[in-house]
Amino acid sequence: PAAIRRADYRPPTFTVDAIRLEFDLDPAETIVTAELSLRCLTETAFPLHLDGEDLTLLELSLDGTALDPAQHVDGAGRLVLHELPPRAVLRTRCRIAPEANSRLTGLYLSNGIFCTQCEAQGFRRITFFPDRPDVLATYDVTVRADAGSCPVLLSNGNCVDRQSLPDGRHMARWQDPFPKPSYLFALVAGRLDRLADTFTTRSGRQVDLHLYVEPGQAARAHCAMAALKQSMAWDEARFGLEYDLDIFNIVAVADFNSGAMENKSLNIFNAKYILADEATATDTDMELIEGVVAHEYFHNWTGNRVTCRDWFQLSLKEGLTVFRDQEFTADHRSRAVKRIRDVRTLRARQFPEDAGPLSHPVRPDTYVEINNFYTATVYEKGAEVIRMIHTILGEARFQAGMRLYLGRHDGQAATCEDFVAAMEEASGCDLVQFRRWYSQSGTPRVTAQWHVEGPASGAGPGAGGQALPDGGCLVLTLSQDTPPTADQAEKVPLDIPIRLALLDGEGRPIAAWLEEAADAAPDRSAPGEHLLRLTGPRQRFRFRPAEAQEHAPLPSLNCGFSAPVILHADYGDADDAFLMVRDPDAVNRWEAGQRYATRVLLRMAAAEDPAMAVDGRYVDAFGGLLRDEAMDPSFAAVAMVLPEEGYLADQMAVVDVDGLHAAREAMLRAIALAHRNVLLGMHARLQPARPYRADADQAALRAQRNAALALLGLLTEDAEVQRLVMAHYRDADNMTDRLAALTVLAHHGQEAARNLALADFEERYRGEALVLDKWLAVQAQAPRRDALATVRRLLDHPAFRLSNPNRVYALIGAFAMRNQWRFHAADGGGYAFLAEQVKKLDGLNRQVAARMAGAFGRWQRYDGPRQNLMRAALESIRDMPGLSRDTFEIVNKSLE
Ligand code: B3K
Ligand code: ZN
Repeated sequence: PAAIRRADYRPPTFTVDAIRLEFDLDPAETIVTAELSLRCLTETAFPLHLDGEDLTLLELSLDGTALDPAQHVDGAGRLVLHELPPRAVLRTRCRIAPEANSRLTGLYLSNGIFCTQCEAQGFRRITFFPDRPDVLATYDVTVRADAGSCPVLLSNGNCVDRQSLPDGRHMARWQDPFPKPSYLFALVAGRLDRLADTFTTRSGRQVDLHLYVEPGQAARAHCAMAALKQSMAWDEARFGLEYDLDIFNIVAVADFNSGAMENKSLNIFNAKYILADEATATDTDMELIEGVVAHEYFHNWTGNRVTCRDWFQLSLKEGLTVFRDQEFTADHRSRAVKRIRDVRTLRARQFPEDAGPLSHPVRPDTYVEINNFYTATVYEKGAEVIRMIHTILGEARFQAGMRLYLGRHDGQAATCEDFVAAMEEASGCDLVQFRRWYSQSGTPRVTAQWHVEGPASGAGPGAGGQALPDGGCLVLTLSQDTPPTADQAEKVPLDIPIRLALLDGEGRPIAAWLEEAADAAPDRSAPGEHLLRLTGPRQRFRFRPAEAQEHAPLPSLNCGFSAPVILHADYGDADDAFLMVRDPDAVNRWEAGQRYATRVLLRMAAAEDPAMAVDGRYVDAFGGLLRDEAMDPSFAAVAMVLPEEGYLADQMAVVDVDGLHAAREAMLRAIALAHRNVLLGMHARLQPARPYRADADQAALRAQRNAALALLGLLTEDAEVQRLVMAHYRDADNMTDRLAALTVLAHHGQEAARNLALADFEERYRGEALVLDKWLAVQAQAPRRDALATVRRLLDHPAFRLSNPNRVYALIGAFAMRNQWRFHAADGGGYAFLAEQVKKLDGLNRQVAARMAGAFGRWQRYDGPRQNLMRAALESIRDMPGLSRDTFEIVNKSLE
């Protein structure tokens, strides 16, 4: 399959001003009639092509003249028009088969509900159309269906007509006044229950909010509804953005490839991101639901009102909208903990992408299958790029930039360049070099060194603890380099905003002047904080403290993770032990603990017997964290988690699968043994008041208490502890606590207790597909030698279904991506398993297959025997006859 290049972009030669669609819905044979008002934009070169895929063209006419369908469809399935007047009306009648559509893109059936997913290129599976985001049309949609099986009929915009028809059918007509690209089209028809509410915008528009779910599920939609209202209010307050129609619909369906879709006024969601109550969803699920509901709602401005010119600009809407949803969560919950979670995700998913065979810039230059580019780089690194602009400009100037961008491009299809230009113009800040973040792939490495210089300008040794006399200064040297990536050999220096503070011996920020200011600090710096812009390969910064210092100041670098870089700094174990309790920047306090743990665990992994090499000083430092009762519980909960095995693996030249696993387990056990009583005390003390409330305060207490439980759970032979874990499971009055205990038991419990808990959970939630996904995932991630055998057995469990993406991610995805130790077992069983599943999935749902195949991406970082096994697995997929373009692109790039 041929690659598509950004450099080859050409504006459309004709557009569609308006489209009228009529659907006669039927699972096996749906008839789609389309009337396109076409308009030529330039001297058009004929023939013209309209995209189409898996469509049977029944009738075709141009300005009322019938044409022969057989003469107008080419070998690739596109509609070919040999000539066209400057304006013309094209009418087509096509047949499609929703029930046979297992790819879940285009029009398909989910549990008997008709629904659509058109981004990126699903609309061409519904009707012939120039299926590209820079063709914006108004939509007028008539839906006809059986009234009994499809009482609810929805599409974008406003409902302007509804009538009964003969033969037990009925119709509804929807008109969307806002011109939109085809990827934002949506249709839903089926039997659905509705939760209704309203929101009054700040200018007084009353908006009907309707949330549709499968019958009987409406009681589980309240959390999502509350999140929607909160999002609408927040976007007005923080971004000055109001909703623009009188109705906003959300539909939750069971079968959905991604999280959700921002179709204009008719968002369609994976049910997993809507349905939640305390009995079936964890606190984390609820936070995620809030974030996804917010994200899709925010797209109404950043994505829908201003859309993307072409798919290379995907991050224009995704990076920006992720940034907006991150800020939404940060404004409503703990900002530091939200940031820490996002940093963790970035490191777990995006850094490896940058360092692997699928590396690409935030604005890619080429793709084979666009659906493979809904990546952590486009989304999460894209959001980091927006965040850096925000850091450089400050909130006020950033918002001025947003107003200029949205005002200037409202109703248009724009580019990343348009966005940066608006930010630059509105703020007066120079972002010329900064733009390289969009075009350069790879994670920059920033190296930091510092030393004290006396007043006589003689360079002192850099050792900590040394005094800094009056008139002396601290000299900080920062250098950057970005290693070559699979897609780009040459790298250039980036414009990297580094926030930092200098800390005294108590951890307090020191007032200091930056002598050779690289740039003025922005208005929102905290006192004692500096914002540096590292633009060259190597720069020196001299800080002169306002007063003499007894100790050489210790820099706290990249505060709040201001730039998405890998930081190499001169910190030793003692510095990190200090910073992990004293750094006033919570993100860096967490960072110091992680850095310290990483160093210690890598040393242990390299030892003959990791269990004998536990670093007692780290165990003590961890105890300091545990005994700090003043600590914010939501922060304590994240600080109590050691770096994941996957992250540790990324720090090694050749991954030592077994050594890392042994080291991490040994450290967890050592911590639990040494601090058993503190952990038991924490578990007893942090019980939230009953009744259960889902709010952030209670959630934080549960999170910390469950982090204590997870550590205690390592003490498998401690009868008192094991009784406590069992009681925690049994007495739980919510899913957060129950799942926490189940995880402990399933991962570390003794056989009898483990089996009891797993059986109880299975029985208790029989028929609750989303809850049983947790049960599948817990077993798939178990650090147990029999994990693969269990996963294979669960493929035949009634709760599993290969055709449902959530089930696949829960069982196969969790095993391949979140159980490093077992997936990378030396015998290659995990690899053979994944290859088998990818091959089965590819014929069913190629987007999901391609995503699963990504788990092989970093095969070259493992030892020789494992490399051979993974390469063989990849080759067996690549050589499968009829392999989809989606999976081929991933596998082929991995092998290159
Ligand atoms: N825009 C959709 C993602 C569509 C995925 C297409 N393969 C959801 C989102 O980012 O909001
Ligand atoms: Zn999005």
